[in-house]
Amino acid sequence: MRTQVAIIGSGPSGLLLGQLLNDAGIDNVILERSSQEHVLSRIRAGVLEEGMCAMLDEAGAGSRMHAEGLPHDGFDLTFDGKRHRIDLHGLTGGKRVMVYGQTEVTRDLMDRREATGGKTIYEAAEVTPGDFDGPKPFVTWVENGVARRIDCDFIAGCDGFHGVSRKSVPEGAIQTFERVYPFGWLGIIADVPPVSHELIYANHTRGFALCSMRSTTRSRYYVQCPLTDTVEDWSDARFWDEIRRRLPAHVGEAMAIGPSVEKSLAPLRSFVAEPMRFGRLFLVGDAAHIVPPTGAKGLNLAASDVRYLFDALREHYDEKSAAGIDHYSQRALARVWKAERFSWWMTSLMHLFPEIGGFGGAFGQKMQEAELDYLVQSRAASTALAENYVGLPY
Ligand code: RFL
Ligand code: PHB
Repeated sequence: MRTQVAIIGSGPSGLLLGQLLNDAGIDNVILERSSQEHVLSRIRAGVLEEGMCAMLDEAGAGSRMHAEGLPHDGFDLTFDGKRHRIDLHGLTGGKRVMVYGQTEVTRDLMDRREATGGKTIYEAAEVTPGDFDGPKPFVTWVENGVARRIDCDFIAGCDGFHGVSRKSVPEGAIQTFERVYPFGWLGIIADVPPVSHELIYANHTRGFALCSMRSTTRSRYYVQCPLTDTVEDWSDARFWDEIRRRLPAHVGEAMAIGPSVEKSLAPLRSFVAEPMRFGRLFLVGDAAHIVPPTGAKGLNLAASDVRYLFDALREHYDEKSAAGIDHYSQRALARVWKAERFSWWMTSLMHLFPEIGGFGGAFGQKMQEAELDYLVQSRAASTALAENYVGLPY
């Protein structure tokens, strides 16, 4: 088999890249380890920047998002019993974010790929990129017990943090930067109306909480919890009791509760691999970098990587120029590091840190409250927050 671009992974990065390439007439095949149902069952991100929405439109996959997604012009910060709105729209000169689940983004991209005849091989086992440091790369895998191979011009490693692409790079050629946080997020989905029509990020002496949503009838809520906790430790009753205690009293009292339809625990990590290109292999999205979810940046960074890589590949095929390809890693990393900084900062500001010193302990709590107070009083500080939250330009 032969294609122009072999894509490993059918998460949002792989699907978005694949669709843009398809529409530009650049042949590609996606190799995905899991089944289509499994990919669609993963519940993750919920906040899209305008840049990502524009790319979904460009890929012909934005119509349901516009019909069913919820545009948000601001969000609330709560701390020390107080509640303050960050006016994203007013502070950024008219920008907003779109609340639309990653599961729906994935479904829309899969539907579009199917409608336009894109090829995806699901349940591809032992996917392995080969010879990407030379002119003739290839990918091998096992399909229904049969060894397969595809030759290609380029390989896009869109296979997430635990994928094979980054691990295939010789150790000496890659540098990684990492911070693992000493807590996780316990998240639930419940079919109850959201407590507020915008998101609430809560700093509290008992720990962080986030009130998000998937629709006007479906809430997505999170609480910070110790890494040693398991989902079984968190009955619905315990979750509702805890999240309400972490919100200002009037907000907690207004919260509708009901049985959870999903519950999961995610650890928090900052991670970057440099560079993001090795010969004819490119790392894209979570394969190259992870942010803690506090700034809602992970999925959006996957989209900006795809922007740079798609433009580079088009330049290669249309104009026979290697300039974009040569600059991919540098361009993508410049934006990645700014989102890493923002996500780390917002995580540090909003969470209870168990260690003493830095942002930990009673002193740390006071520092957080002072910074939050400054943030909501100062237009300059609120603007910096808003500008990063809606997404820096590509
Ligand atoms: P994905 O989504 O992990 O997809 C990778 C795909 O590759 C497949 N794969 C392989 N295929 C073949 N061979 C192998 N060896 C393979 N290994 C893996 C996998 O099965 C999978 O299908 O990576 P991608 O496409 O780069 O997308 C990244 C996003 O999924 C991620 O950044 C976001 O979900 C992060 N995130 C958020 N991002 C936002 O922008 N806004 C948010 O509000 C937000 N909230 C979140 C989040 C992530 C969370 N969790 C659970 C980590 C909230 C949570 C709780
Ligand atoms: C979500 O809705 O899942 C969500 C929203 C905002 C975040 C993280 C996750 O910062």
